[in-house]
Amino acid sequence: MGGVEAEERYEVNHQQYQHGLTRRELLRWMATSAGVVCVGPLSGCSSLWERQPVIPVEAWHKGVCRFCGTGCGIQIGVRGGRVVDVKGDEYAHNKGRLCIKGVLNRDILYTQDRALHPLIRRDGELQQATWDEAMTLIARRFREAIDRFGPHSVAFYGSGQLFTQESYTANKLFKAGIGTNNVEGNPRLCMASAAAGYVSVFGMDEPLGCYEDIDAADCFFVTGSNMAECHPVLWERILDRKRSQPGTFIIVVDPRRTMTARHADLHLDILPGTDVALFNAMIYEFILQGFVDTDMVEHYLTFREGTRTRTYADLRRHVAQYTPERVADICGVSARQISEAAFRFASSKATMSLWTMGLNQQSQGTAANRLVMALHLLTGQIGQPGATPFSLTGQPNAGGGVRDTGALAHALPNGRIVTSPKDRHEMEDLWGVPRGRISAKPGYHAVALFEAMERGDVKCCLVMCTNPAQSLPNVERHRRAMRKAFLVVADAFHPTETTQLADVVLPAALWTEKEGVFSQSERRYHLVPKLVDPPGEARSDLKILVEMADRLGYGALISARNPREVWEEWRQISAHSKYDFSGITYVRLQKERGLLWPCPSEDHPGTCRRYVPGEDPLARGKGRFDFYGRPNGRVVIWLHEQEQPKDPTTDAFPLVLTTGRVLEHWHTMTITGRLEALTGIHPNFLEIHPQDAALLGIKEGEEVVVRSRRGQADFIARLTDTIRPGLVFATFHSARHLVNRATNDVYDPFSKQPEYKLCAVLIDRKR
Ligand SMILES: Nc1nc2c(c(=O)[nH]1)N[C@H]1C(S)=C(S)[C@@H](COP(=O)(O)OP(=O)(O)OC[C@H]3O[C@@H](n4cnc5c(=O)[nH]c(N)nc54)[C@H](O)[C@@H]3O)O[C@H]1N2
Ligand SMILES: Nc1nc2c(c(=O)[nH]1)N[C@H]1C(S)=C(S)[C@@H](COP(=O)(O)OP(=O)(O)OC[C@H]3O[C@@H](n4cnc5c(=O)[nH]c(N)nc54)[C@H](O)[C@@H]3O)O[C@H]1N2
Ligand code: SF4
Ligand SMILES: [Mo]
Repeated sequence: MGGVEAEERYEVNHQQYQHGLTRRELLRWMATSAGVVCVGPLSGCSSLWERQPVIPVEAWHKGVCRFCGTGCGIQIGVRGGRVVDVKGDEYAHNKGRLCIKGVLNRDILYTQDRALHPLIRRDGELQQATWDEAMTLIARRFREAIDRFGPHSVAFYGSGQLFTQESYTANKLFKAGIGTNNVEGNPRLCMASAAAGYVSVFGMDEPLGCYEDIDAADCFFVTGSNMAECHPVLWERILDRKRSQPGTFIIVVDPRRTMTARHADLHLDILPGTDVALFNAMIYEFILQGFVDTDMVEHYLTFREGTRTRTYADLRRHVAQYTPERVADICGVSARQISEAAFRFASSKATMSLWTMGLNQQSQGTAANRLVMALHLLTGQIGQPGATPFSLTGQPNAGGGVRDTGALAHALPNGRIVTSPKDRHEMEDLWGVPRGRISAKPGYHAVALFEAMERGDVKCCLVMCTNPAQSLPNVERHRRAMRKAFLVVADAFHPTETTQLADVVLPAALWTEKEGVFSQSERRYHLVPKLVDPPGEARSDLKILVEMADRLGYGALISARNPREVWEEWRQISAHSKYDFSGITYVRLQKERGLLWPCPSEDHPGTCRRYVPGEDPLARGKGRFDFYGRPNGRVVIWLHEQEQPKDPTTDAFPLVLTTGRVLEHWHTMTITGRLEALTGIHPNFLEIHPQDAALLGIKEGEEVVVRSRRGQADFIARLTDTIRPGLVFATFHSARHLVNRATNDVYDPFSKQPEYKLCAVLIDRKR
């Protein structure tokens, strides 16, 4: 049975379960009873949980939510070898709150379709096999490819949902063992533009501020982020701030009137992909209204355009053409709204920007990131409580697990890059491998990796904890590539869209069936303990990687073999960098509710605000800042032009499609799609403005087909004026209503992150 059929089966079950409730009815039902553990836009939805019979708990253990990059602390109740209850951890940053996904953490372990045994494809069918058979086959195929076609013929495609120990080990095995930089993963689809933004502006990755900044900010600039659905507990903290300080001003920039935008004091519903113009116009207004911080310009900033050095005077000339009046036409909002956004941003005591995929998933994603950082740097809205640019990390461990460990094709640990001989040599020495072992050639970034599989250049790929056959853009093309390669997929569930294409499926242990470290948006490293045994023959991803290393002959290199050993190795490596968290010992992780790096010694409490002398242990001097990631201590303001859309609308494709998420479901729904509690919530809809629907003769609830230059998918029309005319929206949650058949795999030239947030489409009634 395939993923799509599985979805159909659940839908049937679900109808019975939810007594036919619509989503709105379900939300209302959940909202009617008060509760404290569960918040979000559906405040009080804990009733859903509390109404279920809860088995008495033997022991509570502290842990972290499995889902988003908010990284809520939770208490996990265990009895008789099973997780029987969860509740928000009152002593963690979320103060006991959880959103609906957090509340459902218990249930994810005990749904149908857990992958229980290794499977090997024989005569075209996936058949049960032993671990020994599966690992023997994998080792043979990888070894043959490496010996015949060289190390670059194999690859690892991982995930921001793996534990740090797992991503670190995979990275070390492939880069320092096998000798290829073909180590990629879904963070490329997610946080690459933010990482490229931070590195090119500050010289180092990861946000500067922390969640406490929310409690001190007077203005929130939420752009390209639907926090109310995607980071609900953090969003609730913003609403707390607004409740306690009613003057707090919330600006939301989003082409849709999302649950987040409904709370905004100012909502700019810009046309997708026009953020660069908007930010340039805000800079224009800062200059005009006299909000530029001259001390910043004199002492801490430098200016650049492409490879050329620029000056502040050049910036003024550059933005002169981005008048609010002109940009109003580009963005489809009013000039007054733009001026007000700039005024509120710059004049508030402390402004905090928060952003996610609305900026990152654009072909100008890096430019948009650089500019939102520039808004803060030019106005001096930085480094004070509440004043900071702050990208929200999507997955529970895209930051610590993948960005910090350098488990991407161009990267090495702690900000090093494979093209730098110095960086390679440092890592070769730290890893104890001969000079020259780490390849100087960057590996394939995500889209290029699947293209290389299509060409036959990459012969074998280990996919771990991600479902690319659903989540990649222009996905049919990349599915063909996956069919061609020898594909090994480690997943906790089967079937998924990707396990169905696999030659070998490895059953993986899930959250709390294995131990490891996650890191959330504010650079907090925290531990998820192993509390129960995995079902069937499932194993942790770390164990799979260690065994693969042994079988390929790299057992001596991968000498750290359990979560604690790997962590101890990794934290000590960090001491040789400016991403120093060597003070976060395993014992501290076990005791404390996470720690924020930098944390260079065992008695250091962790750092809230980076680059600020007196707060950041690595910052020196007495100035306002020490931007120690940059050689001259000056950070970079980048000059960027707004570009034309890469997939323009025409008469044949007159509408723009944008894609995203809903509160209750997680990504490709391999987990949340199997939860009984969510069976009434089908993300099968296409949001379309009533005006467009009328022109096309489409009615509410009718089946429609979305066609792009690449492919098509079916949806159910949902008419709503929360979306702009000319724009339609679908989620990528459903394998059956697979929007990624239509999305575009064009990517940002710097970050290589694909442009999921806009492509041209035609909508038809389904005939
Ligand atoms: N419930 C839930 N929460 C999640 C996840 C999930 O699957 N489900 N996934 C997690 C992950 S990995 C991630 S990356 C985050 C994503 O979190 P978000 O980025 O908040 O979520 P999205 O829905 O992908 O996109 C956010 C918004 O961007 C807007 N947008 C589209 N185009 C543009 C544009 O050109 N400019 C601007 N300014 N906005 C635009 C969309 O209308 C959408 O409302 O969520 C995390 N949290
Ligand atoms: N159209 C469109 N597409 C998008 C996006 C978008 O906004 N629009 N967003 C992109 C973004 S930001 C992201 S992050 C990606 C997410 O895309 P994916 O990573 O492909 O989505 P997930 O459903 O999170 O896949 C995780 C897989 O790991 C499995 N799993 C869970 N826990 C474990 C474990 O511990 N070990 C192992 N081995 N397996 C496990 C799950 O069953 C699931 O199959 O999607 C991208 N795709
Ligand atoms: S906000 Fe994110 S981390 Fe917190 S409970 Fe919800 S899904 Fe989990
Ligand atoms: Mo993501």
